[in-house]
Amino acid sequence: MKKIILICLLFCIEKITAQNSLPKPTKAQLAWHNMEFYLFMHFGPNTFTDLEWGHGDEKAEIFNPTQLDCEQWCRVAKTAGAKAVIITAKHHDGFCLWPSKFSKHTVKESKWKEGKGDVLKELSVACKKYGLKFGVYISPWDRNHPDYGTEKYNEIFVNMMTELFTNYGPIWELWWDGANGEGPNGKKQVYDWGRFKATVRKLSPHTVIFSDVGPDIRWVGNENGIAGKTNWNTLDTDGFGPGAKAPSTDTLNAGNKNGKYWIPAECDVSIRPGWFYHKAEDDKVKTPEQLFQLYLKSVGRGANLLLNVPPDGNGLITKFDSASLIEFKKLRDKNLTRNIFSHATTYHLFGGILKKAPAVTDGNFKTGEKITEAERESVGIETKENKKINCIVLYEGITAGQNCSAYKLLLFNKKDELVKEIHGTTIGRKRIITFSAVDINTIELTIEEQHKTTVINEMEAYLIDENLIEK
Ligand code: FUL
Repeated sequence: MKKIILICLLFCIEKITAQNSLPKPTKAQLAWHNMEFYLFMHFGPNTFTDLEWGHGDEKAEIFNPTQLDCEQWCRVAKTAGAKAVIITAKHHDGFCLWPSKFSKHTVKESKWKEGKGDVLKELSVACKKYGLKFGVYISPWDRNHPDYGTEKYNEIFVNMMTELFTNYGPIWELWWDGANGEGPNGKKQVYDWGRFKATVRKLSPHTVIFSDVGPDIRWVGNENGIAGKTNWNTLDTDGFGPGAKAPSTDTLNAGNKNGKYWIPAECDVSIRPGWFYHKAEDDKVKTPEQLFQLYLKSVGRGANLLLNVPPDGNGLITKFDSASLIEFKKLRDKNLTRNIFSHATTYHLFGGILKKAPAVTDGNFKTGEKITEAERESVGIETKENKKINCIVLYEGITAGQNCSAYKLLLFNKKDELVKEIHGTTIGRKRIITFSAVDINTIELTIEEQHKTTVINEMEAYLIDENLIEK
């Protein structure tokens, strides 16, 4: 008897420990999840040389965006419904878009504004004015800096980041490119990631740091803007690092089911084939419908979408890009803002007991319905009449961790006939599910497998244009 009690006790302790050790987002990461969609801007000497990877030997004077207007960039971002802008402060060519004291390849050496210009200053000020968060991409790989490939360069890189945080903050997201090629002396740098991280944490503890493996945000494993259908916000990074030391791209794409750390995925993709502006790509800008598809496959799978929109050599976003972005916003507004089930009645069914579940339709993301027992509990929303829908949006409460690993949706009509059954894996912060339109009045969600209690914040249903259904 005693033995049985002891075994039960050990089992309980193990369960509680497992539950308590579930990774959770930090406050900064939680706020990051709510950003959903923002713009990336690749801008620098490549914009003028028509290259994607500058060699670092280009003359600084070629950088001369005579009509540069960061407020125009911000207006475009705002109109597109983006919430932030991340700029390439320094790409692999080493050119600094700010007058760094630690490089001789900067705006200061350029013709632009007779060397008195500062793109980061203009953009950070414009972002504040337009209520956009400001983020910075900085490539450790530097094909220009004479010290690259020596221990001294790690110090240089730390000094450069210190300039960024001191003069242009607050910086909301910092983007570390993991690329590690040769510098001008033919040597590769051994990056001191530990020191880089400690520097940022000290200067700006609330900044979220992106790299292939975090520490806060991970790369999604491709540059097509597509998160895994299964998308865990957790990742195992012990023994891994950015660049060549990263886990496989498949792992980055889906995360790790029982991953040790909360490191959600960000989907970076360009609106054009290249990251930098090339005139020859003016007719290759992604269409609003293509952008909508990307939105479904990134934000709709619980990741964030970082869409690159490169300014041209004048220093402006072209009409081709802005036109597509504006229409993309209209598509989201038209299709994903009228929740057909917003006034539905709710229910929570457990062991024959029926309760209401108002939290899933109250539009408040701080309230949620708890599902403690997988398979045995369902949460449903029900309208009086049948409605035509082809899209369901679920929001999982992730404050205490990500729990659902398999869910089932049953769609019934007024006659109580089962019209459609949908199965999926993770839900995550947001899950957009599309299918051919059906006439139904009840959407019932069952969690089939979970770590522990899944919280469902909201359940919504839409009728989107048939041609927008996820392909
Ligand atoms: C990559 C870079 O090599 C590309 O040029 C681009 O900046 C992309 C976002 O990251 O690693």
